[in-house]
Amino acid sequence: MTDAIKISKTISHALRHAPLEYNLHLDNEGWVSLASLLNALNDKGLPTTEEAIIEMLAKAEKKRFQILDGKIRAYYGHSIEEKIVKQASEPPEYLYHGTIRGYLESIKEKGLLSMDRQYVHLSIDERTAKIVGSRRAGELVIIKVKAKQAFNNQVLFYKEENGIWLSDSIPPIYLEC
Ligand code: HQG
Repeated sequence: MTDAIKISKTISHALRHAPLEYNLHLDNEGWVSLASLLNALNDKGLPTTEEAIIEMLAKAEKKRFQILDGKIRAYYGHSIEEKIVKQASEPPEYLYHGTIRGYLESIKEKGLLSMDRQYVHLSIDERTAKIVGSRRAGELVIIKVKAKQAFNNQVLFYKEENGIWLSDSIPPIYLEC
């Protein structure tokens, strides 16, 4: 694993799942100061600089983190207990979710749930959903989500960078599997 990948994975772990392990305190939108994150990485034997992190983010295929005014946060993927506050917005007609056949029966019965994370993860197109679903071993399945219809019936959606949408749980009636 390259140092950049190690650093990216450690930042994901710190900002999505276990900030306290790094002595970090996220605000309600998930932000911490870059200085505190650099200290935490240094303490974990991964010394780096603000410039190196900015360069890493610029080169990364996937926009996982946002940097603004000396602060950094993860866009999505949080599993910490305290819910990250997001601004809801109106989704397009359809969004897509990549998963595997083994989960389908449960999804058809219970709907799309956020499982270990705070929000359900959706993609703007089938191509991106395929990449997400292909991380898992098993037959890939793409679920078409009637997002606008769900939104009109009080399901909240949240727009992130790079074609990623998050949502609250989506009942089965809005899913085309
Ligand atoms: C499934 C990575 C049974 C759901 C990716 C998924 C993405 C159900 C799994 C991002 C279910 C949760 C998120 C139900 C949902 N019954 N299974 N009712 N409802 N599921 O990892 O969407 O590289 O939390 O289909 O690329 O796979 O880390 O979500 O398979 O962008 O930046 O439960 O994580 O990004 O899995 O992936 P996850 P996800 P990073």
